[in-house]
Amino acid sequence: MLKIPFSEITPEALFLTRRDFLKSAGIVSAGAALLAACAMPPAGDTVDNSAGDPPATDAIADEFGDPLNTYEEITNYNNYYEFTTDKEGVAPLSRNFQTSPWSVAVGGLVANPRTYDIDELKTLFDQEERVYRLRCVEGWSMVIPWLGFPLAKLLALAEPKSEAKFVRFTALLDKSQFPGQKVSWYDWPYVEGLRMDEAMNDLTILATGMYGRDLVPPNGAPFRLVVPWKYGFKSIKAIVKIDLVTEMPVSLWMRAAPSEYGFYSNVNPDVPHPRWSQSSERRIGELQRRPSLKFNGYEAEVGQLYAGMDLQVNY
Ligand SMILES: Nc1nc2c(c(=O)[nH]1)N[C@H]1C(S)=C(S)[C@@H](COP(=O)(O)O)O[C@H]1N2
Ligand SMILES: [Mo]
Repeated sequence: MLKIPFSEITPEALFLTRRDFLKSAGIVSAGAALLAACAMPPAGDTVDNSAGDPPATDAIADEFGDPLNTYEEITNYNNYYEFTTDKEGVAPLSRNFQTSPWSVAVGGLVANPRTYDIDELKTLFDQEERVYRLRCVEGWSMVIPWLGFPLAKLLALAEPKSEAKFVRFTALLDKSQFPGQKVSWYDWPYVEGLRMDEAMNDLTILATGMYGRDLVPPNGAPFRLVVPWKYGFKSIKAIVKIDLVTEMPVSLWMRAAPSEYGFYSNVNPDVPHPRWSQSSERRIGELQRRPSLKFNGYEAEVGQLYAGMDLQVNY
């Protein structure tokens, strides 16, 4: 799966951690490691539990051995344009965001359209921990331990009709809570979409938590999508509506800048964005840039979804 020798992208100490982890877990393939990453036993002093409200996860690293970003980093450096375009301004501005009550309407081309309360959704499906890399198109990345459930499980309850080819996600529209929505540069609400097979892939989750706790507003509370092999903007926050549709959805970013943002937006170091090379990235907390990986390192899991497609054209 990896084209780059592991030793080139992480320090030696982490290389050892990864080998030990693979050995102790008896894991043979990276794909298995990915799904098992959350089952990894705590290894010594990992997270800082000295401050109040401690993170509640035993995970320490992704399947490559790269350490989790800290809870502090993940909750204080955010893209969330409904609040502000200032990444460090999201946390303070979102402090009073109302996440309850919250409901999500699942509809469109389905046999069982229904509106779910967020608390019900959390009890309907097991909350699984998934440690994923999040790669922003701006060229930074983090390793984040999400809690959530596969989107496929919710879609199965809805029973998509055969005409359904795509899933369209819509985020909350509420000028009274989102100062950024008073500005008309963007066509609110935030909308994103996935092809049906992308939506059904086991890596695609709906997240309700992070670091073993409920999501906080900067990360999209109470309910957001996480699609780890695509640029971060596909992972839409604060979802209120999920529709099964026939036509390819037009996202907020496609509307805003069609030449810059395509529907697929798979992480691809070989396809530069007009303003940013995508060949490398900076992991938040590190100084050196590191090479970016095709499909963000998830090629073994999702590469076949794009077999025969020209990824330079379908960006
Ligand atoms: N509703 C909504 N979802 C959004 C965004 C946004 O502005 N609004 N920004 C996206 C971008 S560009 C990124 S990189 C990720 C960041 O997720 P994080 O802040 O949890 O790391 O959220 C994505 N989801
Ligand atoms: Mo992003």
